[in-house]
Amino acid sequence: MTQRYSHIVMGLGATGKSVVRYLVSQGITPLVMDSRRNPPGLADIKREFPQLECRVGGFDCRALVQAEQIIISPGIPMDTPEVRVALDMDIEVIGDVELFARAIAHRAPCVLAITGSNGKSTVTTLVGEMLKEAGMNVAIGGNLGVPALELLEQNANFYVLELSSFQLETTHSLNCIAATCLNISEDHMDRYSDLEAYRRAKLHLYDQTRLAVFNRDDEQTAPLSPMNIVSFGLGNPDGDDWGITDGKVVHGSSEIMNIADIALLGSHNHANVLAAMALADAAGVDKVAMANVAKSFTGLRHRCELVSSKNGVRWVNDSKATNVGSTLAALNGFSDYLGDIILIAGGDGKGADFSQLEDALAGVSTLITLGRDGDKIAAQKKGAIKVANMAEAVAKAAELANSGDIVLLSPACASLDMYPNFMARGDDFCARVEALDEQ
Ligand code: UMA
Ligand code: ADP
Repeated sequence: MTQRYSHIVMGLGATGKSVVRYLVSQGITPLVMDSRRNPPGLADIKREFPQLECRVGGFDCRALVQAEQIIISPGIPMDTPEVRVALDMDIEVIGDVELFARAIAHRAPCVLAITGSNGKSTVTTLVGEMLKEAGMNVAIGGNLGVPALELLEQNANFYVLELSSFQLETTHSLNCIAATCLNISEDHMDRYSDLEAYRRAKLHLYDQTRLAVFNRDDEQTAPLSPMNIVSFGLGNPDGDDWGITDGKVVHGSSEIMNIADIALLGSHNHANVLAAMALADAAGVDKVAMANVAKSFTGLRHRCELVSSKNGVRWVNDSKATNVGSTLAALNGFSDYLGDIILIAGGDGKGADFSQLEDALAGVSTLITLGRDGDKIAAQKKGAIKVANMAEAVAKAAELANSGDIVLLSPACASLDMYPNFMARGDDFCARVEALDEQ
C-alpha cells in the first residue's frame, strides 16, 4: 500500500526546497512532486534528505486529494487540473509565504511588503538598505531571490518582502506594518484571464497590512475598500503623503532631500524612492537614514545598467525589463537623449499586447528583435531588424551605432525561451559587448 502524506510540496525549485527544509525542521515529512522530469532542486534535496519521496514528471492526483495541506510553488498555476481537483475537495492549498506568515504570527507586526508590476526589486532593496542604515536588524527576500522561509534563519527583527502576484494568490495572513502596490501594467497575461484578475491578485496584499502605501499617479494601485492609507506620487503631496515640491522630496510639509541628489536615474525611480521612504517611515526609520540611502544607491544589476562606453557608444543592460511597462519606463528615461537609441527587444512575451510599445518606438532609431515573440514586437515598427540570437543582435547594433548613441537591451519579454533567467540574458549581452573591439 502506498503511504498517505498529510503535507505535499508541489514544485521543487528554490521555493520547494525552502518549504521542504522548513517542514522537516517542524518534524513533518512531506511528499514532493514536480511536473518536470528533473526539477532544479532535486539533487540538493535528495542529498540532504535521502529518505524523502519525490515524484517527478507529473502530479499525482490520488496523493493530492488525500493530503491535509498542499504547499504550491509560485510557478505552478492554481488552475492546474490536479490542483483544481484538490481545491474542489476543500484541501488547503497555500504558498511558502503563507507558511512564513503563520510562522511569525505570534510576533508583533514586523513585515514590510512590496508588490507591483515594476520596481519591486528596486524598492525592496532600497527599503532594506534604509532599515540597515537606521541600525535595524533586517532580512530581505521573497520573489527577489531568497525564499521567505529561508529568511527565518536570519533571526531578524524586520522582514522586507518582494511579493509576486503568484505568491499573493496563495498568501492570506501576513500582518504587515505597511505594504505597497507600486504600479499596475500588463504582465503574466498567460496566467490571468485579464488585467483586472492580475490586479486583484496584487491588491490582495492590502487585506494583510495595517497601512497601504499606494501610488496616487496610478489609480489602479489604490485599495478597493476603506483602510489606513498613505500615498506617494511625483507631484505636490496632500496631508501626510509623500511627493515632490519645488525639486525637493517632501513628506507632507517636511523636506527630506533634493531630488537632484537621488542617485537613481529616471522619474520612475523617483517614484520608487518615494515609495521606499513611505514604507521605511512606517517602520520608524529616520529621515537622515532614508536620504543617505537615496543618495548612494545606484541601482541593481540588469536594470538600466551602463555596461560600457566603447567608441563613444553607451551600452545599457536592462535585461530585467520583462514586460512592456518596464521597457516603456526605460525608453521614457532616455527620451531626452540627443543621440540615437538602438533597442534590442524580444523573448517570451507571456501573452502581452505589444501595440502599447508603438508610440515609444517612434523615438527609437533602430529596433532589433530576437526570441520567440520578437516578430510581434518587430511588427510595431517599420524596418525592424530580426536576428536569431544575442550574438547577432550585438554585432548588428555595433555595426549601426555611432559615437553618442545608446544601445539598449530592454526586451519587454521574459528570457525563458532562450535563457535560464533574465540574469543569464543580461550576462550574455554584457559578455558580447565586452568582446567588441575598441577602435
Ligand atoms: N515548474 C514546472 N513544474 C513544476 C514546478 C515549476 O514546470 O512542478 C516551472 C514553472 O512553470 C516555472 C519554473 O518551473 O517556469 C520555476 O517555477 P518555481 O515555482 O519552481 O520557481 P522557484 O524556483 O521556486 O522560484 C520562485 C519564483 N519563480 C516564479 O515565480 C516563477 C522566483 O521568482 C523567486 O525568486 C523564488 O520563487 C523565491 O521566492 C522569479 C520570477 O521570475 C525571479 N518571478 C516572477 C517575476 O518576477 O515576474 C513572478
Ligand atoms: P521588478 O522586481 O518589479 O521586476 P525591478 O526593480 O527589478 O522590478 O525593475 C524591473 C524593470 O522595471 C527594470 O527594467 C527597471 O528599469 C524597470 N522599473 C523599475 N522601476 C519601475 C517603475 N516604477 N515603473 C516602471 N518601470 C520600472
